Amino acid sequence: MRMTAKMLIAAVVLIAAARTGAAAQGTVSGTLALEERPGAEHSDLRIAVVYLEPRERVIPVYDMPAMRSRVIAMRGREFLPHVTIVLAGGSVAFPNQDPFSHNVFSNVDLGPFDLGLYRRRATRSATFARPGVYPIYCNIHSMMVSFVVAVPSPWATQPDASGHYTLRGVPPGRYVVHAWHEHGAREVTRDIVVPESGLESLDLTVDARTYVEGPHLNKFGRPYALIRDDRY
Ligand SMILES: [Cu+2]
Repeated sequence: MRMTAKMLIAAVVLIAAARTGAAAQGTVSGTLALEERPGAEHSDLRIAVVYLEPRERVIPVYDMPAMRSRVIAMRGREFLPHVTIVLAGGSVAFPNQDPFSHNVFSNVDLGPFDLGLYRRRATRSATFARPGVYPIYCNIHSMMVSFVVAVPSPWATQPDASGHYTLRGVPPGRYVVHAWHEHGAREVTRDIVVPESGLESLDLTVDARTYVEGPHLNKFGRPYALIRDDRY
């Protein structure tokens, strides 16, 4: 007998439900800190991302739809929000809410894309197939910057202003914890084992000492032309 898609989904849900009942779901928490140059202006910790990459097959199917489809608005020559978490394989819609055209592109090796130029009220979407960080820009307005962090599991979050973060419903097992902040020289990763009781005080430090604010390149890999910012 061939398994239909509906049957397959039902089976996966049943397996997930059985696992939920069988295993305790722990909470993983701690504090993310940013190591910055002495005297540097403190960065916003709330735009950091902490997520778990399972080393075993423990991904549940519940609580995922919301993470598969996100929205980043273009409003007032800004991408809102500045940082967005999406489940790898999911998509992000970019509605243009300004009375002029915007472009959306990323040149990241992970999965470059260019949604072209489009007008007010139009929406185009991009899919983020591979886990990782995608810097997103507009080819017209160089100040428009956003980051999509595509994650391989639903255990992903952003810290509060003091850096504290909490990941709930984590099944026991082996994981790699990832901590990312746009000012960090690199993503921080650490192998961890989550016991049934969960894990507390998993403190992570991202090195931002070499961060220098500077311009990025346009979609052609060249500096942005000097144009009046209100031209469009
Ligand atoms: Cu723009």
